Amino acid sequence: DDDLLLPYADTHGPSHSHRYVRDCQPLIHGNLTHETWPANAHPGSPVVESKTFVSGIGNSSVKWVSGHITVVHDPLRTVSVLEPGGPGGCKSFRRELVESTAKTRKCLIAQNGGYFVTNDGQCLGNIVSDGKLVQNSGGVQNAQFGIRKDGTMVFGYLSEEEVLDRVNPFVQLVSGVVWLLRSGEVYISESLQAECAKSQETGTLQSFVDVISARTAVGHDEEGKLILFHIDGQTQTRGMNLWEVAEFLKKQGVINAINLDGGGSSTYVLNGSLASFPSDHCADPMWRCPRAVSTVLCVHER
Ligand code: M6P
Repeated sequence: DDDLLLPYADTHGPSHSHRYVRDCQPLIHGNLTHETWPANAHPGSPVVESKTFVSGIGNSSVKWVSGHITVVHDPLRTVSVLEPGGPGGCKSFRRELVESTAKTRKCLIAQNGGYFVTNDGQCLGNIVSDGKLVQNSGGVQNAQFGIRKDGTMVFGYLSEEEVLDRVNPFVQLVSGVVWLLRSGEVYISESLQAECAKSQETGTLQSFVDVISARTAVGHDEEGKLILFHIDGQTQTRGMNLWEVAEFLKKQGVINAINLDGGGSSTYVLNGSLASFPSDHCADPMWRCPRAVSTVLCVHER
């Protein structure tokens, strides 16, 4: 296992396939690196707060990026990971517009969530939706976000054993790619060493991190509020790379965060209607169309 310690093994041609096999190898047992935080629960506070931004990013040549920050005040009771189109969607490799999936759970706010295989719709990673284990990745290593039964939020890496824990089980769980912030610090270099590259289709993990695109992410702040992040963009043309996303979230007081699906999948739905500018073209390329995606992060009433 000495190759585990080789820095940036994926930037050197011949070692890439070696690294790739290792990182996508399942980790079944034991405690893997993750961070936990108690979810905020203020019964009197509003369920959710949606904030829109148009921000200048970068120093020498400023670019303008637009998106949303969603602050969730009681994540245990108001956040659900949803399968595409509702329960059973992953089993049938379904893909659905976020707007449609959001209707099945009356989401106040919804955005796309986990990764999927774009040519057949297979949901990727670990998925627990409203207390039901939908699928277990078998220990493949990618950044996870989950909420346990007692309200503990979990960000980071999990073995299969931890995903299946029955003492304090996950009630929501979704897999991303790249742990952006760990305990308030950027954790991207470490993610590049640790994660399975196969869970995203942009290219090498390094190029996936470095390219500007539309992005989504999920994290938490000091008070245990859940923070959803969305920006518009277009791969290689507009948006943010993951270094910029991590810095942006850090400035917003986010402590732990993982990156979720982006690019043409990046979608924000507010009160049932599309509130983002998707990058995919419609049949008539004059217009842009939201992509039918896999899982959704939904914020609903208590
Ligand atoms: C698909 C189509 C294209 C899109 C491309 C890249 O091939 O939907 O329209 O440009 O995916 O999408 P992404 O930015 O999500 O990688």
